[in-house]
Amino acid sequence: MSQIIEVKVPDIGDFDEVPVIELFVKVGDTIKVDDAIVTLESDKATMDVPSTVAGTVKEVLIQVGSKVAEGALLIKVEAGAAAAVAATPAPAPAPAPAAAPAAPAAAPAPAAAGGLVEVKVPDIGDFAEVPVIELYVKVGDSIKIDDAIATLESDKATMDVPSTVAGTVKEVLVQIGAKVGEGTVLIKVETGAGAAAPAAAAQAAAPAPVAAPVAAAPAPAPAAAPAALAPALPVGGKVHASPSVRAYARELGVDLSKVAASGPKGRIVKEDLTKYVKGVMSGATAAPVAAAGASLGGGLDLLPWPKVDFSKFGEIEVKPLSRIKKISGQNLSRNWVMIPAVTYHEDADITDLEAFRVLLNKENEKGGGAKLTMLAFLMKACVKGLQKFPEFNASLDGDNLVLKKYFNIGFAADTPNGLVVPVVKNVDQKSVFELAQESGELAKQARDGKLKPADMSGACFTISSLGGIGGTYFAPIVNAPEVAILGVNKSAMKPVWDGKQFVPRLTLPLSLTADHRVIDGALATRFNVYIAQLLADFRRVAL
Ligand code: CAO
Repeated sequence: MSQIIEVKVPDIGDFDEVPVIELFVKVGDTIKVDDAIVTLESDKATMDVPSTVAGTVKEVLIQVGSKVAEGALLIKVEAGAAAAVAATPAPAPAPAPAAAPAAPAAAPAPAAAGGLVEVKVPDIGDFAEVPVIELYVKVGDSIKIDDAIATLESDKATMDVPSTVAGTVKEVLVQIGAKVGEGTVLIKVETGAGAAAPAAAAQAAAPAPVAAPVAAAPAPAPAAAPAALAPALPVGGKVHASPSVRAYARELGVDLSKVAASGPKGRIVKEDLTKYVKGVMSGATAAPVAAAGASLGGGLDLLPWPKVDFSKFGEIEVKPLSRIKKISGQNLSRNWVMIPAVTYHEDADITDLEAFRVLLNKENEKGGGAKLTMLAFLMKACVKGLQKFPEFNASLDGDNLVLKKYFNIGFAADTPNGLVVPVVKNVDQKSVFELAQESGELAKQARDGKLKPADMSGACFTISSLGGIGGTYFAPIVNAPEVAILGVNKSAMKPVWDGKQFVPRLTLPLSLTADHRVIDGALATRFNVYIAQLLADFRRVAL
């Protein structure tokens, strides 16, 4: 006959509220005696709680983030006839008497004169020969009380041994792989004048690591109901890492399940974490983000970039990206991902403006002046728009909006090497002729690769004009830290209803993308409508 058996948290020492940091089972799983059910983590140790029964998991009563104590009910298991035998409380080693402050086995033993203090392995429970799997100090290091010296690993727990003194490491008496037990001297530390009397503080501050909880205690009622806290880590594959590595990962916001382990038995060591973070920073590794739904972090859970051997499918040629493309690509990616941008479209009737521009250019031809471009008119109109709607002439700085009182306009210029954005300064103080001339010169310098950094900095707002090429509408990417960008495509004759009839009007498609954190849709549309009004009757710019 099968029976339902409860598996509870055994004696874990003097810890009342220990969080569950990993959960290895789910309803329906078949488990064996000694299979890890959860990992608990105290300040100084991570502990696997093994199952005391074999059978099928029927209920899981905790989740990642739950805080538990001795006696807390973890799972209910349906034990088969054969397996039920194993469900009796395991006879195995006595529950580890967590040394905690009450048993300060790690108390510093002044072993040598002149302030040289030995730091020993404290009471780690019934474990005689525990290997050192990580060592954090070397001769010459300055250490503080509670700094981790080494990580020890038993069958079921990893434990950091904290220093009980502050000072300079003079001798390291163990190495990785050494087997140690209670009382083994790990290091000798020369304590300074200020750190020479560590004992009292150290005894209080250095609870010995909790040894592995072994067999579940005979079943009293659950001591602690599982608290439903937000999951902190995804449920799933087991991650092997010492408490200090886990703490370091938490500090960096790294999900350890994504880190490749190089330590013994698949253990993640500090170097693995460092390597992973370096990989992410350099772009070689996908960002450290948790799976959607498994984390409240709201990460993107990006997959690594697909690696495809294209030559398998046909002939290829590999051409490195230009420097400009690489730099602009990084900026565009950041802006695309980080700005909640919305694009708003509007049509401007530029029939009269275009006629005016053509007329002026004809007059100009005779005098040999600069060609008036639509871009120059657009710049002037945009400055008027920025003056009327100051939020467009702004940048976000944390929770502040920086409103600019100057009016510099950038314009996207297509060059053989990629996209650059030269900036015309103080557009409000320049005539349309001056703007046409200056933007023309800057565009030429851009194509010749002669722009200086100053020519490309200080923009308040950008215009991206594809009008000379074509297109109807598009969605330009905001050029951070600006908050909006105006895209322009090719003007075309369109039938427009004037109230009585359709009339042909030259229509310019406008595409305004705005950062929604600063500019709401209503404001964006007002801006667009205003620009269209100015272009429809350019006399308004003078008002
Ligand atoms: N509608 C119709 N025709 C237009 C137009 C518009 N909106 N804008 C310009 N034109 C026409 C002009 O009338 C001119 O025609 P003519 O040669 O017959 O006189 C021709 O296009 C060239 O115009 P222009 O000399 O005024 O130059 P421009 O404003 O088109 O371009 C510049 C200047 C620097 C904006 C352009 O060279 C450029 O690089 N554009 C691309 C910008 C870009 O890549 N944006 C995308 C960024 S996001 O990837």
